[in-house]
Amino acid sequence: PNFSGTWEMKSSENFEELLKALGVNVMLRKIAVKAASKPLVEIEQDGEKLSIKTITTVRTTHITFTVGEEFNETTVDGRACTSFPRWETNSKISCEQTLQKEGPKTSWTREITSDGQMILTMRADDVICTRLYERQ
Ligand code: R12
Repeated sequence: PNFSGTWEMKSSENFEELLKALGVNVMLRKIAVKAASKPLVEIEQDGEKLSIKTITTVRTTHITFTVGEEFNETTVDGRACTSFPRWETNSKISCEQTLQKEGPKTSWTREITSDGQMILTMRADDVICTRLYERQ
């Protein structure tokens, strides 16, 4: 499967709990939860190469990487980390993150389901946030 497309979020679980586990204070959490309830995600995939742009009113991120190669990004709360994306299955990318400073253990996965939806998970220690996306 191919991740390319413009994606809209349909549901989200545990996003605020994830931010809490990352140590984000309540004021920023409320702002982030609201903004992150209506994201737009633009993905371009060419084989092993992906470009993922995640747009919200308060924060827009753009990562580009090749599956199997380390790259630098930031965690969802903006901490610098080194990431290592790999294929967990032929439709799921699993990405371990190593924070450049001390902090919780973080990672994300992105998967295309058999019915063409995308599931994003983000983890901080034992908290997992799950977000379901559909193509626009
Ligand atoms: C912080 C500052 C900001 C945010 C946080 C801490 C906001 C982060 C947002 C993240 C959205 C993520 C999405 C992920 C996805 C949309 C809004 C948490 C701005 O210190 O679904 O791919 C300054």
